Amino acid sequence: NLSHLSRGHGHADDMPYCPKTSPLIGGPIHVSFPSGLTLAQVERKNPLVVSGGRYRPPDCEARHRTAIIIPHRHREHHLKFLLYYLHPFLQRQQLSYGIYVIHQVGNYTFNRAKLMNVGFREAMREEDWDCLFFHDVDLIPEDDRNLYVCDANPKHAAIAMDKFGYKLPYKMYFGGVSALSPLHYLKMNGFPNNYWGWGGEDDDIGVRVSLAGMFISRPSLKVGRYKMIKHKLDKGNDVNPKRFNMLAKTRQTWKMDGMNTVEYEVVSRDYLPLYTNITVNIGTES
Ligand code: BGN
Repeated sequence: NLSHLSRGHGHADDMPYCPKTSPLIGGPIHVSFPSGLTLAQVERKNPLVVSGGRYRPPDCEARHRTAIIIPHRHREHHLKFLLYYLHPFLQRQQLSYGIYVIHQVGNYTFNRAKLMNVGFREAMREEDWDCLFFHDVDLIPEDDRNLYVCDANPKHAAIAMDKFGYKLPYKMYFGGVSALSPLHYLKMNGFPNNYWGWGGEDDDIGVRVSLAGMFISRPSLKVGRYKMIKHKLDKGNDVNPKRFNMLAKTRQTWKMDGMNTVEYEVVSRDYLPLYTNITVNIGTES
């Protein structure tokens, strides 16, 4: 009888599945930004998180495996608060999860959507995730019932942000936080690679969802609430003046630009205590 032997992370083979609804989730979360918070404190509060920012529930087999993909550059302060809230939030949902920070190297204009494509490929290379959350670094979920699992259709999770008065700014909005299964992602050829600078890429992604024959699913306004960490305009992320023209052509371009054409070079991959950091050279606008 080998049942005493355990596989990775000290898990027994015959663990029961976690309950369909986690008994650990509550309701609204009070979000504030404690001054003086350090990453070391966040680590101490999350003793079960292992190298690379991975976690599995200790006494049941998770029903869902979710990767969080966070595009990032020069926002260490935001990242710290996000990790402070996100780790316990995901653990209360009894998910098996991993957090990936995709860091654009250099000072060339930021490209959020291309970093998401990198995150998708690099995360799927490591593990058979069944859901990917594409997550802005400055958005903190404010309700435990906002489940970080995928729906039958691509899900737009950040539907009620404080900066938009806790409602959708416009019907087709798809920005902030969205959740897609690997099949959803590949069906729409991932995200566009050529939106450099601020704006429009999220609208393009929303259009791709429908061009690929899918719908946008959303949680309720009560649950899909997020607080944005206030910040000044970033250096190296100017408003993209080409976004209107590009958006008008998504129907012609989506199959020719996306996961099937993404090119980049991983500069380093670090398994840090609270997240996997992937520093990547995504080149410049052609
Ligand atoms: C929209 C931007 C989005 C942004 C939201 C919310 C564009 C494309 C031209 C219509 N879209 O206007 O990218 O997330 O505002 O700030 O700029």
